[in-house]
Amino acid sequence: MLIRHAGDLTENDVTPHGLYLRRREFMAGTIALGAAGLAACAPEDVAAAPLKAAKSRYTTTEKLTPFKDVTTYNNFYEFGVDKSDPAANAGKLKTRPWTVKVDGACAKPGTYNLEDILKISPLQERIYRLRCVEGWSMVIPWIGIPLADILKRYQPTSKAKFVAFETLLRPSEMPGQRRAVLQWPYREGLRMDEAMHPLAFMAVGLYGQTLLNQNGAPMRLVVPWKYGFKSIKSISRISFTETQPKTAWQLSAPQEYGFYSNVNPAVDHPRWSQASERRIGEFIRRKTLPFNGYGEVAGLYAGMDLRKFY
Ligand SMILES: Nc1nc2c(c(=O)[nH]1)N[C@H]1C(S)=C(S)[C@@H](COP(=O)(O)O)O[C@H]1N2
Ligand SMILES: [Mo]
Repeated sequence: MLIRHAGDLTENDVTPHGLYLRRREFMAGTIALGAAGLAACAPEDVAAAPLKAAKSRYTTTEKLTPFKDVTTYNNFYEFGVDKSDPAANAGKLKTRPWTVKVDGACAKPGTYNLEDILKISPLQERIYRLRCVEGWSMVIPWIGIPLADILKRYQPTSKAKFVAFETLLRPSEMPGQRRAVLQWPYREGLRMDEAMHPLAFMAVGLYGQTLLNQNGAPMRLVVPWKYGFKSIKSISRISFTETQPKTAWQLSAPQEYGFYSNVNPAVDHPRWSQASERRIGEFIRRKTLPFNGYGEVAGLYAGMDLRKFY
């Protein structure tokens, strides 16, 4: 198993030296983007703030994908369909103030401020593999909170069998939403037991700083054993449901994208193989592992035909 069990949490800061270098790189990047992309943005809309987090035991020791690739090679269709579009266009999104509507089968529905959600439990750093359904992968040092800690706070009832997530709908700041590439808002969902699994994570940062908009600021899901599209960005609504929620990619192409979307090298996408992947920054493809190497989740799917429930 590629998960390292490093023992108890420590209060180490996350790579402060690297952070300094990366911030310089980031500043250079914003200058290169030019006035057109940034003139309309207040600095707080684009600047990342440093974050402290304890290292979690749920961490891979693999080589990190460089910050530059993590923040410039993105899928975030609300800002365009090309990999470079999110970094170029997402600076306009205002992520403060930010609220999340919580509704459905729970005892504590309401509209919650981001700041209050962040107080639910201490920030952790987790280095996870991310495998996109397109056949590429990265290793990203996320900072965030276990999803279970957040969901428990709203006291889901016994009727809550699934949890649904929605991305913000704001076409004035998300130019991709002016075109019907997907049915907006972007939606995702998990079965309740998947959502409560200790590996399911709500990220608010990466590489020791708050998320840049292109990575799903201010808060996005990270479900490392599933294809990347399950890891919905810029979440503005969480709903506890009795029935399986519709997801954006399932609505768009149900024969290609299922609800579960567990990484599975044995089940090909109808148009390409899922047996291997290209780690961004490497040239030789590597084998894709079942559940993206997170075999400890297999029990969630005991007795299920993963060809049928793709
Ligand atoms: N709202 C929203 N969330 C999204 C997407 C999107 O287009 N819109 N793309 C998904 C896909 S396909 C991937 S691979 C990951 C990419 O996350 P990253 O850009 O932070 O690496 O985000 C996912 N979350
Ligand atoms: Mo993806």
